[in-house]
Amino acid sequence: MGKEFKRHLITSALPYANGPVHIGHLAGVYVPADIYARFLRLKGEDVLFIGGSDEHGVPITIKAKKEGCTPQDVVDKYHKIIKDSFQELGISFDVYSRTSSATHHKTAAAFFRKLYDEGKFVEKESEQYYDTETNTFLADRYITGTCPKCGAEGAYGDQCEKCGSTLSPDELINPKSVISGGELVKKPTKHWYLPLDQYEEWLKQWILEGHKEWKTNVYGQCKSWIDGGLQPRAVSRDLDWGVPVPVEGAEGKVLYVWFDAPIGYISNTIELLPDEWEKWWKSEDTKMVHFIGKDNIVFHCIVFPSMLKAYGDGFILPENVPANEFLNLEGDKISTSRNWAVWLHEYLVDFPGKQDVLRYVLCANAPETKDNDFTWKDFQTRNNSELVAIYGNFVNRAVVLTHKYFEGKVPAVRTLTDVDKEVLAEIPQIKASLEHNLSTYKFREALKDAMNLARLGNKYLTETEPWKLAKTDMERVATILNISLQLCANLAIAFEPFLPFSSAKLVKMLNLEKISWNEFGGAEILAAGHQLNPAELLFAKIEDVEIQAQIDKLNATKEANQAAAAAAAGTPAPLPQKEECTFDDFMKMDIRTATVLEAVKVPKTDKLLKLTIDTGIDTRTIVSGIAEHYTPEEMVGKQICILANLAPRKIKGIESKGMILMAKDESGRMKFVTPTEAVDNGACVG
Ligand code: B3M
Ligand code: ZN
Repeated sequence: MGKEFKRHLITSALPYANGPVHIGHLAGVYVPADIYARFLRLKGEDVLFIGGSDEHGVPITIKAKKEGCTPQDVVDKYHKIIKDSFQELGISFDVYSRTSSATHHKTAAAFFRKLYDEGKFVEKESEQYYDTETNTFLADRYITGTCPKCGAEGAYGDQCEKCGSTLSPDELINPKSVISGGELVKKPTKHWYLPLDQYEEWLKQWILEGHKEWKTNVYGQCKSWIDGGLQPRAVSRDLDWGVPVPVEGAEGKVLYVWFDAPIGYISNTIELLPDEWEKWWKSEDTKMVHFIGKDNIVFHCIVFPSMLKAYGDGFILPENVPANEFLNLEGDKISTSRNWAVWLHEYLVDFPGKQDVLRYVLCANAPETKDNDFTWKDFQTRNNSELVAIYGNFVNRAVVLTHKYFEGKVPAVRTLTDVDKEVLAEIPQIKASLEHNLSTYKFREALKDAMNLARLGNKYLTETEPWKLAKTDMERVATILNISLQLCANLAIAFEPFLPFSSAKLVKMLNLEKISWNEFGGAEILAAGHQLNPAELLFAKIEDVEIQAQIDKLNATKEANQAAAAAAAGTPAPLPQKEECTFDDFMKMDIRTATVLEAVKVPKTDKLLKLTIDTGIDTRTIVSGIAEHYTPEEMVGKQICILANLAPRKIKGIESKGMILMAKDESGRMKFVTPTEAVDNGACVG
């Protein structure tokens, strides 16, 4: 406490470039980190805000396999989407790079090599699962089997998604390869381990004694890790995607993604400031703060600090790691695989120009101390009843009235009444609270402070009613509007870290050159006689239809997920009913019973059978796409139903007259529609 720092190094978790960024990432990490960075810059501090994509690791190779492309293709695609969408949301990184960059590969490899040369790793050979079909060792995620804890099928070698238990591949019952589905054998392989057990005492001192001020959720997690006893952790993997292990004879091995990713913070600093990066990383008067989600705590509080400690050479450690909990969406866990998310790049398209609304809602609801929920209704309410009705409304009234009564020039203060003095006295108090909350990572509280400033302004105007006084007491009106405009200027500063786009609009409206935190709290930011620009609305109401469209989109996702789950469980969800048809439409269809006389495969096709059918009225040919469901032998002699009057079509050069009626479920399985008892061929159905 009380330590003075000369500069602030702010890092935010490097998102995996295997998908776009969603509101959970934003609320947990990027919005708070950006607020903090903007706040410090506004105070005139020396700030470096580091971001970048995490482009290694197994999830990316899995995604590449699924999409039939290379891992590099995957990360190129998502790095761009992520980077562009962050920028559009106003996340003010000083650098946003990527771990597939040459600088990062070089930095991470050198980091590993120094620890290796100094004997800081433990080298160990162990038996690991090996897929004999693909000739590769399998990462934990690539091994699946029955969960030993809850018995669920399909648990992964690192975690059971059903019961949430952390697992190791050895614990899985009947382990199989995710890639080939085949049995696995064990083979010896060599890896390097960071002996965290050797850092336990030091970590105890540094965190449990030295950082009692860390957030309870963070401190608690660290304590339980340390109290549970730390184990050596492998820092290499048998994989062909990542930073190659820079040791002779380590072909086919890369650095474990959690070893190289945090070094990405260093690499990205080097990329931005090749000559000055050490000032940021190796000087005691730099304050380093990591913004992350709760699932990253162990890596940022225990593993990375131990790596830095092992490296030595003056590397600093984080001063704080204000990790957040998780944000849910409409009561359900956000899930990339189930597409249960609000994706930033889609939001930016659906709500153009409304970056600040999302920033506001995500900060107001940030899961700072516990998991929280995002709902579209709440999004709408916060916009309409807070941003529009409180902040926007106050600013609009103050600026419009000034244009109306004083030609848009800031009027001079005359005599101050008690009400005026109370309002003016409250501004520095709000500033103090806001500043304290921002400095201690309580961003929700800080945002409330900023909104209280707008509330104060609204209350002041409502109480003093300058529009009524305009007929009788213009001197009083001048004072009230001067104070209101000073409040507006204070609001532009107070909200800048949270709502930078609106602040920029307000700064323009007030015709200010720039704003700074130092001026915040004062009542003379705008000089008397200063000319304002025309009033502009800061926020617009969001209508029900816009919200409904988003809810509909989520409902469609839910339905698709339910259908997929039902299909996987063998109980397909019914398809929605087709549009209505008339009785006459139906009567036009000539549906009859018929018997298959002959069936042969259509050459050079997988799906088609050529059937000779006795329809009771003739013998004809129908070509049908059922070869994947029935063999020709199974077909002969079957009584079926056909649509007899379907216009003839040529299929693979064969004229097909009619269609066989089949029942087809969601997963595409087909069954005949057959009379329950034999009837004469040609009997009409209907
Ligand atoms: N990519 C995990 C995550 O996105 C990981 C963070 C790396 S920070 C060095 O949750
Ligand atoms: Zn389980």
